[in-house]
Amino acid sequence: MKARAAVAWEPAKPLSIEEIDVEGPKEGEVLLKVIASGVCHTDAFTLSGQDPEGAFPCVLGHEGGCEVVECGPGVKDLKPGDHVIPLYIPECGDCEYCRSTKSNLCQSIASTVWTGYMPDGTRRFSHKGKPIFHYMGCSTFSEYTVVPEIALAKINPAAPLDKVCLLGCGITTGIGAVLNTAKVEAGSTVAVFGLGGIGLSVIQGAVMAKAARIIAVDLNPAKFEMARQLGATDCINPKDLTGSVTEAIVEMTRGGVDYSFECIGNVEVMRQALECCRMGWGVSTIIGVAGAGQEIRTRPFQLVTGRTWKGSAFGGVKGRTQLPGYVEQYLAGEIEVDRMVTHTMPLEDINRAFDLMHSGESIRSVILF
Ligand code: NAD
Ligand code: AHE
Ligand code: ZN
Ligand code: ZN
Repeated sequence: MKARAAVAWEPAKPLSIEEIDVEGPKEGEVLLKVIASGVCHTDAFTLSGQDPEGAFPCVLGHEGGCEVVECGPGVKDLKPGDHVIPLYIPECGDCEYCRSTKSNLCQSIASTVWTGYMPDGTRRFSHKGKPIFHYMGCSTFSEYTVVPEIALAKINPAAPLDKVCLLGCGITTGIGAVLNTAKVEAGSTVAVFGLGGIGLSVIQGAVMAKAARIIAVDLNPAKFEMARQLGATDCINPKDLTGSVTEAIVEMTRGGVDYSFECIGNVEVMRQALECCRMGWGVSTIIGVAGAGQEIRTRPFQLVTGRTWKGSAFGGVKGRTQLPGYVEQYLAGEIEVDRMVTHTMPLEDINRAFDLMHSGESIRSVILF
């Protein structure tokens, strides 16, 4: 079939709206109509050319709210009309990661998901006969996309897809990093570096965990109002400080925070986030994604004296079993999504969503198909 899609032909160039060809679903695959898609900083990261796994040309997008159109042979639990959220980390239920409660990193199709192919090693997208890569197994910047059933969370059809699409990455990642990865306890002090869709969702998670103090850090003071509304108790702009942000947080908390989260993708800030943690038990969780060749550094003494460095992918959430519950929590008013959608636009204006992200004007833009 034909579909309108935003194609990334090459790194660091605007997306181009094209009519592409989408092949029907094969064994275990599902054809989806994308109703809405959020734009995450990771899409911009890959488009920038800094992602060592970025393959071009591709159809980006991984925060989708979708409807099932057609099921390929062997699809067991989905039917046309079902509402689903695509998962960049699938849940096969069978691999050693799915069988473990310690990780959500299902490896059943990882080698193809992260290289731009479907699990059988082929692609479903093309333009004038030229094949186009998939992205993170989702490619939601297309009217129609094809995703394996094991990478689809079936959700309550009462949930508005133009909002809960954000649970496909940003919001779930932030909340999950607090609750599943760091496991923040009631009464804790927390520092959040970067107040985009991820950092603001970390704040939500910290409130859910009943943290006593939530220190929000961003270079853009326009982000502080929403941070406070969501539960930040203190906001710091490093530009306003004479000393380092690490020193400021250590001083404010008389020794450092119990938990910190890096939600930017900046390796220097990752170091600050670790070093503002309290000695003895402070835990710093990296969520931000850094470019090819970037490495984190600290003095080993920071770890010797009891700080822990962790990382979190999709908030440690097992998508098929746990994401439908996040949607229910949204419907019950327990998770804030609506206020994160600061802009909506048609696919034709998708490059504006990237501009708004880079200028710091948006939290999340949602593309409406
Ligand atoms: P965003 O662009 O919406 O927000 C980033 C924020 O960081 C902005 O508010 C910006 O002003 C702030 N910032 C930039 N440099 C800063 C600095 N030096 N000090 C303080 N603040 C600074 O991005 P987002 O969509 O929230 O994503 C954040 C990061 O998380 C990205 O690296 C993204 O790729 C990554 N991410 C990771 C996962 C995961 O599963 N690990 C999931 C989603 C996104
Ligand atoms: N391709 C990048 C890594 C990107 C990355 O870490 N992705 C996160 C999700 S970001 C969503 O916005 C993730 O879940 N990764 C799990 C995995 O197995 O890659 C690089 O640096 O190579
Ligand atoms: Zn994302
Ligand atoms: Zn698995």
